[in-house]
Amino acid sequence: DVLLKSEIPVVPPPSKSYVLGFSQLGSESTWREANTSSIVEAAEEAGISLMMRNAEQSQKKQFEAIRFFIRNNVDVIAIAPVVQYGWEPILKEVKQAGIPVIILDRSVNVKDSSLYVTFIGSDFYEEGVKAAKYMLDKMRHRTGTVKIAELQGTVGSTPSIDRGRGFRETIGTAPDFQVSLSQVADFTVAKGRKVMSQFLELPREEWPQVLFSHNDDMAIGAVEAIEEAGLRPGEDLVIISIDGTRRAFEQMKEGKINAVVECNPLLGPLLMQATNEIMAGRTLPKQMVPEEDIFTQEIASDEVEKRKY
Ligand code: GZL
Repeated sequence: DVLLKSEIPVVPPPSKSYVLGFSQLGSESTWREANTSSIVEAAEEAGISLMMRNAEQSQKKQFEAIRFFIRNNVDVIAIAPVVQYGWEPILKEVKQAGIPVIILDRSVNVKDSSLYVTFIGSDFYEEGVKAAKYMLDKMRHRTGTVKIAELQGTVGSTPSIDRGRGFRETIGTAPDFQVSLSQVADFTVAKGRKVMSQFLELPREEWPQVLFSHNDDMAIGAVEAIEEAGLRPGEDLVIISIDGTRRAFEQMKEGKINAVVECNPLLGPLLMQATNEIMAGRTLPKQMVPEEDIFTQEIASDEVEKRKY
């Protein structure tokens, strides 16, 4: 009694058993696009229904999205918070609705950590430390004071606050290094270019020897401004950035960026795993940190083709 092919029952794909409401903060950078794609693909893979809203950098729109998820009685709510303050009230509303919360990518400043189940994201302070350690080593033969320009990400966001803190606290002990210029450029290529060109409109003696950028997109914008000013990025100005996007690896290959600290955006699989664990009633660690490394221009050529984002 051999089963004919037509008689073999076709197992239907898993039903979209759980509904995950995800409040994404925006689409400001290459990193963010990769983060969103990773989450959409991982939800598809996991058979989880994804209800995603893009807040375009507005915390108010994130609150509206979260209230929409509550009204739709989703199983789990995930939030990538644009800034880290002001989250207590809305998280209390979610708790009253009995919906578990996962904080993703950036973190929230709340006294009551029972307002969310787990935080899935990087250790931004450590990323700032890695950037500073690379810079101290790269500039160790320089005589005199080394002036550093800093391009800051979104004001109030965990990556910007903690990367800046990690960097400053690491160079703090070195007398010859000072962050002489520092300005917000919101993680975007356009603002990175604009702020860097303003830095280079200053008198020559105020020009920095190092650029520390809180993300690759601002560094990529700054490279264009540095070239427009007739300087050689990566030579006249040592550039250290954070994210590890393929675009930054390509600039490292051309010698225009000197080092990039990795910040992994591919958090989709971890988010779906956490969602399934919560729905299965299992407890989770309070923080889940992805693996990350630092890459220098010397090895960029070997790595660039391997970059997934
Ligand atoms: C870091 C993430 C930051 C990236 C930027 O986890 O929140 O936001 O470093 C992105 O590229 O815009």
